[in-house]
Amino acid sequence: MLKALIFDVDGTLADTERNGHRVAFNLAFQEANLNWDWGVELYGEFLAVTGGKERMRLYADQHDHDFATQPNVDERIKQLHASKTRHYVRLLGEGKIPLRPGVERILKEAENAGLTLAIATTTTPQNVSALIESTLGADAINRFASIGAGDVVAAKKPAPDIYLLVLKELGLQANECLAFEDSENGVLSSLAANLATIVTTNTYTKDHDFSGATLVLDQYGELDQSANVLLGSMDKNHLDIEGIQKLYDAL
Ligand code: XBP
Ligand code: MG
Repeated sequence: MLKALIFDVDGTLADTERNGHRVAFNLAFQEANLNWDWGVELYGEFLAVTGGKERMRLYADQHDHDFATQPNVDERIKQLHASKTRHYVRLLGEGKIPLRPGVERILKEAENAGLTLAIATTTTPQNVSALIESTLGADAINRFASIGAGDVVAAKKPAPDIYLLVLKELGLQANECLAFEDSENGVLSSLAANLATIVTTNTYTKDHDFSGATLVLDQYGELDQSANVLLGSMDKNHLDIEGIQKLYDAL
């Protein structure tokens, strides 16, 4: 029986990367007087690495030898990341990053159907709270029974660890849940945790390989805003809890 829906955050609940995380990284670089500048395209390439600290480390290794080889490089990256998180949380507080189409509705429909909601993400916990607060309201974070985020696991996505942690916290088996993702690394992670997965693509992930997913859409959509089905099938022009239940029953 379907008991819980587990959502990724970045790219799935909201399009946070291009105008959120990327901008916050660049502000942190400026603040630290680094001449690093992550343009839209370059950032897309570095999204292959999940986790902001890990992403900066790889960039430094490839583009800034002096930075990468300084003795206190770990500490510098930690400081840069703390600054990036401050900027990101502030940007979200300005309310400029909305939830993707259908997200708010699906969360509500799932709750009304008695399902548990949870989050499994690579991003820093403060980022999750800030996004949920700025889009769904001050106490909305409490609607999620388990929030697996950031450095609580040693191996970030594509490893299954964060999903396994959330399943453990929920006290549920993978076959009682569905995962919601937007990227190849995310799907590799959820599938490795044995979770059937529904994908919504975005501009950064539209060419990723989602061959193991149950359904791939370009958005959940709404009655007046049709979703395009990229893999699998769906009866309606948008995803709703009936459609989700039907997909689950057909597994
Ligand atoms: C999201 C990420 C995150 C954010 C940055 O991946 O890769 O690292 O880009 O967040 P997913 P932090 O959606 O697969 O979880 O800077 O807080 O790490
Ligand atoms: Mg994602």
